[in-house]
Amino acid sequence: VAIERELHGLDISNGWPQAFLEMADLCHDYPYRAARAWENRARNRYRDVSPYDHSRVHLMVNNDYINANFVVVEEAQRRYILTQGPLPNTSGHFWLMVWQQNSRGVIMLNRLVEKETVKCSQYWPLCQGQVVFFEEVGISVQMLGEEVKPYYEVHYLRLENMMTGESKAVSHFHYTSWPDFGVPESPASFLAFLFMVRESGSLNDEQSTVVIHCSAGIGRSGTFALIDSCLVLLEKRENRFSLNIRQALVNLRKYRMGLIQTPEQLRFSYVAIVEGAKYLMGDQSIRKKWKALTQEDHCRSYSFDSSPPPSGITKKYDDESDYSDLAT
Ligand code: PTR
Ligand code: PTR
Ligand code: PTR
Repeated sequence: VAIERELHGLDISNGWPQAFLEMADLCHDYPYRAARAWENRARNRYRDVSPYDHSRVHLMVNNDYINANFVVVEEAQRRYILTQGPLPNTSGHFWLMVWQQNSRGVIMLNRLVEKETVKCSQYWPLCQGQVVFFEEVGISVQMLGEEVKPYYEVHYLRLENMMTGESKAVSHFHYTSWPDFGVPESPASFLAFLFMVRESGSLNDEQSTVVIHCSAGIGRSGTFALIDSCLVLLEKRENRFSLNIRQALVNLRKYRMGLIQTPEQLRFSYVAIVEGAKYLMGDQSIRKKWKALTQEDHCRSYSFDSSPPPSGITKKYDDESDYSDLAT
């Protein structure tokens, strides 16, 4: 209720740009020397988005650098890895990180091409049965099956350590409808996606850390982490009025720079937290409303238990030319 009031107040006073700036003013910078090292230049997608040294993820190999941070919300018992969209030369590092951190889920919030620019490499296999080999790290990735919805896709993957033959299951949750600029139109499809990911168990598994990325791994990934962690805090706290969303964002920004990039993304976080909280506080019918809003029922789907899905359901991509860097 307090959050809803703050949201309306900022809407009426046009206060979002100011609120965003005030939040940013409360944030500090930390050193990011590894990112600036000569040998790591080519491992960064954007020269102005670097992982702080104190929270960066170390690969357990000779050059341990990857543009990724642990982002921790102790009180919510949440721990995320936020990272940039893999580059052709860092896709192997990305899977090595997923393997070494035991991740069961990868959450992708961008599309490969946005505004006619390549924002991320095609780092996972395109169709069912396909295997991609990342020789330099000794890991192969196979797609066992997929689920295609209007606004998201889930790809069920199997990683294999090519040396030992050991394998691990990883779900790849791809939210495909975050618009090129800004925020989803309504929180319905986003929340349906978030709760689907939550139900998979990838976000609260104690033995593993979920990996979240977009293109830079700060704007949309930061929005996801803020909404998810604030919804956990709302559920946990006795006094719900004590939740300060902007302070929660300042805390997240201690781990990775620039989380949430625009006043609109900040406003969207408030809207999604308010709407998500209604569901968590017991309004179960709201989930049906989201479903209807996002037309989930009009689209093919199947339930995926332990067995791979039936064949013939894989999706074809239109433009093959964007995937030329896919190793086979
Ligand atoms: N695609 C990157 C970019 O142009 O931003 C490539 C790049 C990355 C270029 C880092 C230079 C980089 O490092 P520095 O800022 O040290 O030149
Ligand atoms: N300086 C960036 C730009 O205008 O391109 C800022 C920015 C970029 C902000 C991307 C948000 C972004 O997310 P999206 O790709 O969803 O628009
Ligand atoms: N230098 C880039 C820019 O400002 O456009 C960095 C950047 C790119 C920042 C994308 C944020 C971006 O959005 P997201 O983190 O959601 O991919």
